[in-house]
Order: sequence, then C-alpha cells, then structure tokens
Amino acid sequence: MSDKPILLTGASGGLGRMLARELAALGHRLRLTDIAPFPDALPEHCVFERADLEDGVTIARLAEGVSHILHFGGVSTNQPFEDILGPNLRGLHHIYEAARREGARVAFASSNHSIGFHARPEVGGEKLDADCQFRPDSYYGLSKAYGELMGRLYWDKHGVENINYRIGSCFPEPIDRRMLSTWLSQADLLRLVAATIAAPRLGHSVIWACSDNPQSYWENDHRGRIGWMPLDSAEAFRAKLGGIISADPATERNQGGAYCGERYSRATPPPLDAFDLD
Ligand code: 15L
Repeated sequence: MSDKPILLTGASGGLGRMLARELAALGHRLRLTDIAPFPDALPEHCVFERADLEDGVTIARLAEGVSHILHFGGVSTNQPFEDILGPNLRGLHHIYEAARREGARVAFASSNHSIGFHARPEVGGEKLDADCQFRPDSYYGLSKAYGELMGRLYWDKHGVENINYRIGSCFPEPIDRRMLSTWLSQADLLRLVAATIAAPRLGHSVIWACSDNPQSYWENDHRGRIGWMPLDSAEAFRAKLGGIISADPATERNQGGAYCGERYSRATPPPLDAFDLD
C-alpha cells in the first residue's frame, strides 16, 4: 500500500461517506473534502477540510502529495445548466490540473446519464459496449461526458492515469424495474475503488459500474485491467420491483430513465429502429 494519502472529494455525500469509512478501515490515509460539512465522526487516518471545487487554489493544495484523487464531488443530480457549470465543469478542470501537477491518478464518478439516451436492449438483446457514443440525457449527463473526455485528454496529452466509473444506480437497494438492470451495490463500489487503488496500470479506462445484474444493459469495458468483478446482483429484488415502472415512454424506452423524460419536448419519440435518424 502506497504511503501517500488519497484525496476523496464529495466526502459528505452518500457514496463519499461510505467510501471514507470503508477505505479508512482498510488502512488508507484519506484527505476528505466537500462543500458541505462532514456529518459523521471522522474515521481513523482521515482529515477533513471544507472546500468549493471552484476554488482551484485550495484544490491544488489539498492534492499536494496524493497518489489518487477519488473524485465523487460536484452536482450529483440533474440541475439547471448554470448550477452544473461551476462544480462539474470548472471544478473538474481543477481536479485534473492538480492530478497533472502531482502525478496522481484520477478515479472519476461518471454516470450512466452520459449515455442515457441509448435505448434499453430487449431481454436477451445486444448490450452496449463501453466505447459507445456519448448520448447524454441531461446537463448533468453532459457534464459526466465532459468529465470522461477530460480524462481522455489528460491521458493522451499528459499521461495522467484515470478511470471513469459509469455508475448505474448506487443505492442501498434497487427501487424500481430499471434498477434491476442498473443497480450497483455499495459493496461492489467499494471493491471497485479498492481494485483501482491496487491496480498497477489504469491508462484511460471506462467501467460500467453496476453489479452482476443478469439484465444489465452493458458489457465490454476495461474491468480486466484492474481485476474487478462485481459480486452482488439485483435479481433477488425482481419479484418485488419488476412491476414498478412509470407511464412515460421516454423514461421507459431509454437507459437513463427519468432523466430522459424530464423536460422532454420531441413531439414523437423516434422509433426504436430509426438509427439512420439518430
Ligand atoms: C446518477 O448518476 C445519480 O447520481 C443518481 O441520483 C441516480 O439518478 C442514478 O444516476 C440513476 O441513474 O439511477
């Protein structure tokens, strides 16, 4: 284990709190940061400092001497463009500049919403590969596509190693039919982050961050590079959740679910086989 500390942004959020607690328990030395106060007792080996991702000077200082930046900070749901712009676009640039200066690696909490307008596959149908086209379903999803492309740029131009977790739905339990496909258990996320930290090489990697759900929408990513395999599955929830769907066609047709239906204003949803018009 490297003796350098690890910077975790978004430490006060749902995923950040879990990662802070569990990575500290694994013996990692963590610098935690968030714009909101840290709501829990500080785990062992951790320090916390409040910071705004838009404050590049503070982000640069917090990143001094770290081996990894686990970037879980920023706006984590769809919001108006002006609210996304600062934390998710300018803030992400500060993260990558800090990583370049420190020779640190970046693990970026991207999202399925960067590709959310891909249609859901039929049961048993062809799944989506990680090198598919970006099809963001919201300003939030667009900011995640930008984040992944920032990783592409910094690897190609500066050799900053990075891994982009296209997170499905990381909650304690799935809550509807869509999440039978997209759910990522918190334990599988922790194993993913631990595998990232231990991996000898990352290059520029993209991972479909969902559990081993038989009806997932996704396949073919870079998990082989870091030796990660999800161990949990949403399938046990099928009887309880299989009937929980919305009445909105744009939501139910597309992988990003409700983010696709939100403020949708195309008069007629395109037919599923209309790829020449996509
Ligand atoms: C996300 O990226 C969001 O952070 C989360 O709130 C959920 O909407 C999740 O995706 C999802 O798609 O279920």
